[in-house]
Amino acid sequence: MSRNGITRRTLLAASAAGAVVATTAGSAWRAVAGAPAILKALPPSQFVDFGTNAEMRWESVDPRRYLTPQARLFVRNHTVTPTIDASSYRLRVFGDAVVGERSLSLRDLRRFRQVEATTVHECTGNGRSFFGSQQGETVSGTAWTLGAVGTVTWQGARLGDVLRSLGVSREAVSIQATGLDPSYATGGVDYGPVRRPFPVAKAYDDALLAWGMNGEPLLPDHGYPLRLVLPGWVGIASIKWLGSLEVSRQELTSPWNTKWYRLTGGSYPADSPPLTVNPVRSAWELPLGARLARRRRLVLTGRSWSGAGAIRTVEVSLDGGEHWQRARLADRRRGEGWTRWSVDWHRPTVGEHTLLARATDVQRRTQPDVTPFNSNGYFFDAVVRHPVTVV
Ligand SMILES: Nc1nc2c(c(=O)[nH]1)N[C@H]1C(S)=C(S)[C@@H](COP(=O)(O)O)O[C@H]1N2
Ligand SMILES: [Mo]
Repeated sequence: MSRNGITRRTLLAASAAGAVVATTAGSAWRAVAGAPAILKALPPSQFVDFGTNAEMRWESVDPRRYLTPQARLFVRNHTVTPTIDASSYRLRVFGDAVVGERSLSLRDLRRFRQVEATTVHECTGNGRSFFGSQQGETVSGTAWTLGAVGTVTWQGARLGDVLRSLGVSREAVSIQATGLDPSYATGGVDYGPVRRPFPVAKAYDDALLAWGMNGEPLLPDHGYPLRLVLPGWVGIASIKWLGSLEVSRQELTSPWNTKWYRLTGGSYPADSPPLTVNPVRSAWELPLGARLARRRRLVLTGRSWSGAGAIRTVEVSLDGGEHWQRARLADRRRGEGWTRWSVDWHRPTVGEHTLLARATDVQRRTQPDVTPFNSNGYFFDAVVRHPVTVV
């Protein structure tokens, strides 16, 4: 039995999709052949199902609704969603920057002041497919369009409050977060459980231990009963089904910050740093290749977001980039969530058109025309050419 009250077994291939069940403390993980890797419903009108991953369809987003409902949020699993018993769940905290080993139940964690934070939650590889379709480049990874993102309000405790109460050493520099999902294996190599270290400064700045999303308990697919949230950072930093935190006086590493989630290949140096803050991106609330019925005036809507804070401006083009105009922004100062926008299209002509949107954030970071190639197709932030046909 592991220190989390559950035994683990390694699933040999991420693609060998099977549900993993841990019913009571001490029971073994069981892989149920043929069971889905994602447990929530994935209606085809709302999701593109990639097996262990699923992306939200932008055309299914309700323009009147700011937050992404949990049922609609994208899912990114390295293996499968585990079922974890909340009553025997423990978060283990250990390492050379804490005295002894601590174990916290959910009740222990809920004694800390509950806080809320609205953040953009996004996969590092969101937009990856456009490296291929827009830049003619071959990259590896899930072929997301732009739906591996959402904006949600998290409920939980500040990680900083928890660390302070445990008397973490001032010499702590690095914290490794490890998930309770099965070990990740690919290409015949078992890399162990999904885990990624982050600087202690981020822990004290705005990191959360979240048990809720939009006022509901986390769904199993999104990390129930507890996940880490590192606001504004790449999705992989927000470890789901959080099993342990190793707090160390030395820099910690894992394959998720050395082998993956760094920019490699192309013109990147061998020592490019682990990815942290997400870039700026924009999406239209339309399917790619949408057919729009002609009207005197079409109102088109979309959203822009950035890992570094609010969006300042959004420029759009309805003619493939010849003319640009400012979009109307519907949300101002919504913390770290995305910004909704709209634009009127007067007397569109019948035929094919290309829509573009380019956002700039409060740090004046904007979207380029081309994103430099990297082998794993991370951080596609170029302006997406969105085809539509007016009929
Ligand atoms: N334990 C664990 N945490 C994880 C992952 C995982 O597979 N296992 N995937 C990461 C990645 S790559 C992303 S983008 C987000 C996705 O979170 P979501 O599925 O709740 O949307 O979780 C991150 N945390
Ligand atoms: Mo991700």
